[in-house]
Amino acid sequence: MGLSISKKILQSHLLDGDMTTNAQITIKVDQTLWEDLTGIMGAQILESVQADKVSTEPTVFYVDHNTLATSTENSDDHLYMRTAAQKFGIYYSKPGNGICHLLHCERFAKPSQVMLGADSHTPTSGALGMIAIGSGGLSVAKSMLGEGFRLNNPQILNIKLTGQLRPGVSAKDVTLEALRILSVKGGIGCIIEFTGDGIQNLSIMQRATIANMSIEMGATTGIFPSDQVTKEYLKAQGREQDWIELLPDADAEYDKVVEINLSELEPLAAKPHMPDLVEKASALGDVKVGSVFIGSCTNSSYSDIAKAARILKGKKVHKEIDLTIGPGSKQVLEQLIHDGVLADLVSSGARILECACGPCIGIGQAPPGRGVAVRTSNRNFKGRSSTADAFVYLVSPETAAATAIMGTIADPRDLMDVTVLQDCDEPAVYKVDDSMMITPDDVKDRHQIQIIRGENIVPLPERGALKETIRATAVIKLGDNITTDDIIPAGSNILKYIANIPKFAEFTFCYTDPTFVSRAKELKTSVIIGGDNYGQGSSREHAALLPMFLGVEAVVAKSYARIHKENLINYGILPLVFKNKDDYEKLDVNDVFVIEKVYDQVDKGEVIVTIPEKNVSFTALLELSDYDKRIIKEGGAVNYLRNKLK
Ligand code: MIC
Ligand code: SF4
Repeated sequence: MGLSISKKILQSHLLDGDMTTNAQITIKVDQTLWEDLTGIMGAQILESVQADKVSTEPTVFYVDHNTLATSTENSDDHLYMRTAAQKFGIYYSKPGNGICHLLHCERFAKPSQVMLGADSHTPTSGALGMIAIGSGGLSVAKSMLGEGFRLNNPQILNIKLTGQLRPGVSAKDVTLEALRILSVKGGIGCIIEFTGDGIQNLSIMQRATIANMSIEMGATTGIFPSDQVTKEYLKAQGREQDWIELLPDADAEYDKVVEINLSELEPLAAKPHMPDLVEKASALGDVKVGSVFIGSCTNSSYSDIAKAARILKGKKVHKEIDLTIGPGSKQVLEQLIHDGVLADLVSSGARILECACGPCIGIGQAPPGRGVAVRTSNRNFKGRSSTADAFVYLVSPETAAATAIMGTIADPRDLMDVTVLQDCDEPAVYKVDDSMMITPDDVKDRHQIQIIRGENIVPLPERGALKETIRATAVIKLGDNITTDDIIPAGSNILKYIANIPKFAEFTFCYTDPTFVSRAKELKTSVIIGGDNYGQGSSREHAALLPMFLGVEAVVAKSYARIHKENLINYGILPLVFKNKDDYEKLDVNDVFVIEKVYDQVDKGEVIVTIPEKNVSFTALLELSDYDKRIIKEGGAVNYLRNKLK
């Protein structure tokens, strides 16, 4: 039986486990990536376990999320990250250099390697034929310190792309079509491997758009082969030596196959408030839009913005629309300036933002109350734009540009002769300039570096080992598909406290249930009741850390998103799963849960939960490997790492 490229890479990185079973495997991690929302924690962990240096090469800290500094919090964070990076031998990408995932494709992604990133869109680098997995910070910290990454042996889901995209139809429409077919749960437990004749006409940046949103399908990651297109891209970035060919065997077997004919696709849009609520853009035409944003790690490449600019050229942005554009990196921005594209954008009435995440994560451009926004980003969860009741649609750059002109969601093909867009390709040679990156080689004697800790950097909260008896009250009962954005929302006013846990914790579930924090504090020990796919979306480990800080000892849910489950384990919170999903109905807020002989039950993997006051009991599963059980018993991964390094 032939091998897929996913299996080839996993095999060559296998440290432990058997690839033929469904059990957990451990793989070697070559590279690690952090951004500022997670990297502060990464640095705090390195300090807290008294590490000397990192073991992955490269390890990169990118400052791309909290780049605004309207008060001192974010600048304190940047200084802390920079000095920690210099001390521990980490690359540091300055604010303004660009969005981590785009920069990683430009400078570091390598075919056939494995990367673990503390950001859920790490799969973007899968465009270059590497296994790039997003994970919680503590898992990334373990790998950064030389441990392999443990994951359940993934299934390989093959998306076979045939045909060729027609002008005006974009890579974003491919990924939206995949979401329409698979839903936000369809990729759970899978690596999505893209193959088929259709990929030969997709540039690396188009592949990056598609791989980027594999996380929205719930997948572990997405990956493309490394072929001649990859070689040309690496050559254009001055990194030809990083190329090796990596193709699936002709008789490669896959666990599932989905086929998408690119020639049949049309411009699509995901409707509020889930990325899988996909419809044809032309069918939504009467939606009046207030703002448009073109950018984010999904759609901020040179060709993305050049195509939008081509549509806007010689026209004006609708008078009632606010159009903002965030180029993905300094390299992209410089090329747009060089080619005169920026002038076309500015002349049309577009506002240019810095090269950062920006509106994608609610940092700037919050829509007005009940406002309608059209964005090229990847998530349209309620409240993510920083406006609790805004309506966000996700589209391609071409559709976004057409919408900015028309004022309502528009199909670009109705506006102009879109064949001209074919000329807006990626540059043949990129302008490489690492002057906004501090490399380990730039530091003369890293041991002399003093880490600078401003007021906003508060030490991580500690917790003890697992208790022998848990007695905790249900503090909230939630439905299906709860996102980490629901648990701890985004937005600049909230995220600036990312390094200050007591302050940040005040915002836990603030839109879903504003009484959550005060009740959790009063109860002291509590439990969360969840539905299916609990904790989907961002890797935001604070969605586990803050509940831990507020006394949550267990979550009992119908099922979990992979990264969040990992985060719960890493913070010592029991991720219980209903053995019988109907038991969910029996549970209410304020029920007092009792779990006895916790250590024995953790070992068994099955836990009896009783609610004495109601005379109810139910069985919950604890689907953990022996390694995870050890972490849970020690009270989480920080304790585990500290004990190990001792
Ligand atoms: C996001 O897109 O939600 C983020 C902000 O990049 C997160 C990271 C975080 O929440 O810390 C992600 O995708 O993992
Ligand atoms: Fe940044 Fe948005 Fe990408 Fe997250 S999804 S890394 S916030 S651009």
